[in-house]
Amino acid sequence: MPRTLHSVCALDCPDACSLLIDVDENGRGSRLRGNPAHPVTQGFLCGKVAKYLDREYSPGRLLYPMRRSGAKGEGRFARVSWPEALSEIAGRLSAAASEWGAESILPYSYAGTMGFLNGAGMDRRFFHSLGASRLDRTICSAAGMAGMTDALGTRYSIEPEQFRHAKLIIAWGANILGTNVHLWPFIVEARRNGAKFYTIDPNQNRTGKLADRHYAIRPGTDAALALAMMHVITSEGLEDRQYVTQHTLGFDDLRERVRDWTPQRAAELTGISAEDIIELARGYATTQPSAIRLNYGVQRSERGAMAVRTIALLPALTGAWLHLGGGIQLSTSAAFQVNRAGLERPDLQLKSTRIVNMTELGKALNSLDNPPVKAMVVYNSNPAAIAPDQNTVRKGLKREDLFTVVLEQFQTDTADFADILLPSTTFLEHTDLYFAYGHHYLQLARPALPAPGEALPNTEVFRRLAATMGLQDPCLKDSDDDMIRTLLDTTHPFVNGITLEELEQKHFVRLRMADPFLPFAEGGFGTPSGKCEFHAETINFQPPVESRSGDKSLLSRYPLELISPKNDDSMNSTFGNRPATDAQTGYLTLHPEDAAARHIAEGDTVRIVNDRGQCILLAKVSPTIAPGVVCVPSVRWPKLAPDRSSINMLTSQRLTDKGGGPTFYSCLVEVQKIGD
Ligand SMILES: Nc1nc2c(c(=O)[nH]1)N[C@H]1C(S)=C(S)[C@@H](COP(=O)(O)OP(=O)(O)OC[C@H]3O[C@@H](n4cnc5c(=O)[nH]c(N)nc54)[C@H](O)[C@@H]3O)O[C@H]1N2
Ligand SMILES: Nc1nc2c(c(=O)[nH]1)N[C@H]1C(S)=C(S)[C@@H](COP(=O)(O)OP(=O)(O)OC[C@H]3O[C@@H](n4cnc5c(=O)[nH]c(N)nc54)[C@H](O)[C@@H]3O)O[C@H]1N2
Ligand code: SF4
Ligand SMILES: [Mo]
Repeated sequence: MPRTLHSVCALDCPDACSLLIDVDENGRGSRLRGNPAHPVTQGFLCGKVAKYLDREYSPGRLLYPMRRSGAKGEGRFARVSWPEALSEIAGRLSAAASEWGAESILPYSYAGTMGFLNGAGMDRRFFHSLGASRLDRTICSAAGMAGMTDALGTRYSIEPEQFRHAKLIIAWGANILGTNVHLWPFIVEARRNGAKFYTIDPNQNRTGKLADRHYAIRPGTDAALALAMMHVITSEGLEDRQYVTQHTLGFDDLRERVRDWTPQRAAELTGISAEDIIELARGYATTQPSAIRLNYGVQRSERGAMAVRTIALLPALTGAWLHLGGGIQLSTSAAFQVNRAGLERPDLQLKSTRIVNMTELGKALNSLDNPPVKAMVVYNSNPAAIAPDQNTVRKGLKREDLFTVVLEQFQTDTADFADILLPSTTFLEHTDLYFAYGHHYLQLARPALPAPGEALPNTEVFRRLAATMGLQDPCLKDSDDDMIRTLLDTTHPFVNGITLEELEQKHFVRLRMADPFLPFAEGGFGTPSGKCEFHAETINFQPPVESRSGDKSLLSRYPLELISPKNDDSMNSTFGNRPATDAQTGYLTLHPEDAAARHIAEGDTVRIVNDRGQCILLAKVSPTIAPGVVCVPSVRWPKLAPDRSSINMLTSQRLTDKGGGPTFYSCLVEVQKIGD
């Protein structure tokens, strides 16, 4: 009988859509659509997931466990059975542990799925029991999280539904139409009621083109802009006196601190004129409710944490938090106060093991010692495309003495480096519980489709591996439902009382928080004083080393600033094997002035280069990118490119000021026309 089932989009996207899937009489999915009942999904999907069934039923799906039969990285494999694969992995991990110590084993995963169980469930229990190295999962948002916490003492954000009440909305390093499209209807509604919508971004992308004002900022200079806005606000007395007095600490010091941050000074750094900065600051301070949608673009630069922190102080100055629809949103994830410790069981470690920063995978594989990394298990991630400084990463992955296991749905570049390659289910095929980083609904998904071939969920693979290795703790046998009940077992008021049964029945459940949720209307910051603490003495701006105001000698060789933001039709590398998506990520956009100086015309083949590597792309020439900046959408599958490269051949392993995050968008390069 044809049926319509519920699911949840598991991709690494703030929207965490509630899905409906039509399944025909043979159990085959025939159509995916957004759930109209979900207040944020509102019945529509982004373009890339509306056609997800092509990925689900792709002939490229991995179906069986396989063992490497060719050279490392060559991608040749022969089929083996699950018991053979598991016993080989168990044997190799045990051997590494006894010869080098268990810390020679490194898990490597990120957010291929945002499900709690398949993202951070049985895998964590398994590696903690082994005593493996722990992974610091910094690759996306670590600097921003640190910056928000410095500003607010916590990371609560305003919710998407309330943007409809705003009168001024600023998308600050946020490509809403591309990466967060379910916020857009609320912005449309606000604008219909008279709201203004501004974008602050080096790239005037689709979102910027629809803005009332676009501010073309230079990469990595956002803190300078925020400081100059504070200068205008405080010198003109535009702050909300009452909010500042009641709910903040250190205002007088802050006013002093920003006194020399004149709009002129910031204009020289940011490329935005002093007049524009003054107008923006006045407009922001005097229009309420004002909402800032800060996304992660700002914090992928060298001083990303400070930039986020400085921006996140603005709503406290103007009292925007007081108003329904006012404040700032970076991520709503902090509201999902489930019992993560119960899920992940860090207590299973006999001793606290070393922590390896995933952004520095290249370093970890090539130069980590005591012990070196001898075995790596990769799941939910494609480091041979997405990690910075690819040439170093690949050198590490090629090591003959490194035993690599990859759990994947497709034969990615990373999969090509595997010694054992295991087939994984998609989110349509397994159970999971989902949080969101762009709304406040907890969601449950049950399998809607059968797994193809012998594909298994991550939870089951690690359950079986634990059994094969003879690990004893009873929690290693927990079922998926056991783990969900554990996650819900908490006294935190946002989650307490939500049950598996309720989720089963309703599919999505709002966290038990006030509706609407105004996080700081009455103060309640997560600081020792409960106030927003400015700590002006520690606020500063320094340009990234790799920027036009940075290292002069580097700049003389590599005068252009590279950003590699998300492609509208991609999900990092996840859809890189779709031909249409692959084609979109093969372009580099540069400003007409920079193109002319290099005799580059639209459609030319160009080489983008720095000391770390190079990549061949096709040129687009457009004034939508700020002068001196080049933009390449991230990120393609290197193995499908003619020169087998991606833009991450050029990005560096340098870390952000705080949080240990990556600096993908602080990257100096030169671009040359090929043939010159
Ligand atoms: N379509 C699509 N959606 C996605 C993804 C995807 O790959 N494709 N990826 C998902 C993931 S993993 C994440 S983390 C989110 C990220 O979502 P976003 O943070 O929205 O995405 P980014 O493209 O990283 O950055 C947003 C914007 O910041 C701009 N930017 C770059 N440097 C600077 C700067 O120094 N200052 C300012 N003001 N702006 C800057 C970029 O040009 C870009 O337009 O999106 C998720 N959603
Ligand atoms: N140059 C540049 N590089 C970047 C970025 C950038 O903006 N510019 N963005 C960075 C950011 S923000 C992020 S978050 C990272 C993302 O990097 P990754 O986390 O590696 O994300 P994806 O490239 O989407 O790869 C996820 C992989 O997980 C697999 N997968 C999905 N579900 C499952 C599952 O249930 N089980 C298993 N075993 N596998 C599964 C998918 O098939 C896919 O190959 O990339 C970073 N890299
Ligand atoms: S990728 Fe984002 S917008 Fe697209 S369906 Fe998934 S959650 Fe929704
Ligand atoms: Mo991300």
